[in-house]
Amino acid sequence: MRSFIIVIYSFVFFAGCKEEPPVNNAVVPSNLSFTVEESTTKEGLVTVEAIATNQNYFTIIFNDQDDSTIIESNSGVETYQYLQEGDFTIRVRANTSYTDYISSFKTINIDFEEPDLSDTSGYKTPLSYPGYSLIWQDEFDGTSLNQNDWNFEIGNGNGGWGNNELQYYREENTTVANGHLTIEAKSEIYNGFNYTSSRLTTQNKVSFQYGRIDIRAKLPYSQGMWPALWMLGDNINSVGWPRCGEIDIMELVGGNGGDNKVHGTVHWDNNGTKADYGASTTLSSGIFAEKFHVFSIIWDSQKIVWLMDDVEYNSINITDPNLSEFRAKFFFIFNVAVGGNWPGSPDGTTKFPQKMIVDYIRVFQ
Ligand SMILES: [Ca+2]
Repeated sequence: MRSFIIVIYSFVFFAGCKEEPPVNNAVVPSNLSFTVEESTTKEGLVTVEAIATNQNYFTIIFNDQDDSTIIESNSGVETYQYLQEGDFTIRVRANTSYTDYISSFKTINIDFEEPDLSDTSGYKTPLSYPGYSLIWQDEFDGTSLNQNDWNFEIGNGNGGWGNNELQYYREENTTVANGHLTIEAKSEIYNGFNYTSSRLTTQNKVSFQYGRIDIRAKLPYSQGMWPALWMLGDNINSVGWPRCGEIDIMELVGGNGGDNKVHGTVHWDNNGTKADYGASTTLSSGIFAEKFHVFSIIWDSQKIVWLMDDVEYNSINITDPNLSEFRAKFFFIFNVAVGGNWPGSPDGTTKFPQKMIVDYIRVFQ
């Protein structure tokens, strides 16, 4: 569970204007106090809540690097988003007029806390299930990606893979070691792009119709990260997307409170229109970067059921003739996108590099 550290130093001033005392005898407010609270879901988002006696309004000044944001506030409650770590001064004035006020400030420390990424514990699933046979697996036990089963997709696709994604996919961002496949999203300039990552598929090499699929993984986090473990229909090159069907076993949209939530979705063609059906599930504590979790689908000719750590959170009946896409063979895609239409771009709160670490993928039928 991430927590925030705020160190607060507090000073109170009683002031009119020190150098030039006000010539009128206006009553200056008194009893100014304020709190600064940092959001537990959005790093760097702070809320100031000020109270005073006899004020007409508050002036709240957020110092940030070389800039200040000055907000006049009747309620005394205002928010501000810090995008960098550091010590920052927040100054609050309780005003009766522009020149008559008392002032107080606090210095806060903004620290974007990193989850413990070294933890390899977490949920595990078995190597066998009653009534099923294990028909394909990759435990990532070697020292390189098995390219008999997997392909690298290179570049930024067409229009950022149709989503205005910001990364350039390279082989270099994938490693296999210590029983894990790791896809690393980096902030680095390459071929005119600001980020690099990897995208792997089993297209034309490994595909399945139906079965139970288990993928054990630890996920990246923070604003702009968009990791996905998903599938496309084998016939994509002949019928196109979304006619081929898309099964998203797991997607996560990083930052903004999304680091503890995964989505399971299908996309298909409904008489010429793209159709979607999905749901999400949220961890009761912590984020998906901290421990391994298992993302599964159980798929047969009747339905697709999505599970996270063996708990069902979404299902769709695929017997409707309009859902025939999902009664055919699909291949796998693992990728970590950076930016794009769904997550939005990385910002100053984003930590690079980011990793999606996959322990295994297993297919049972
Ligand atoms: Ca493994």
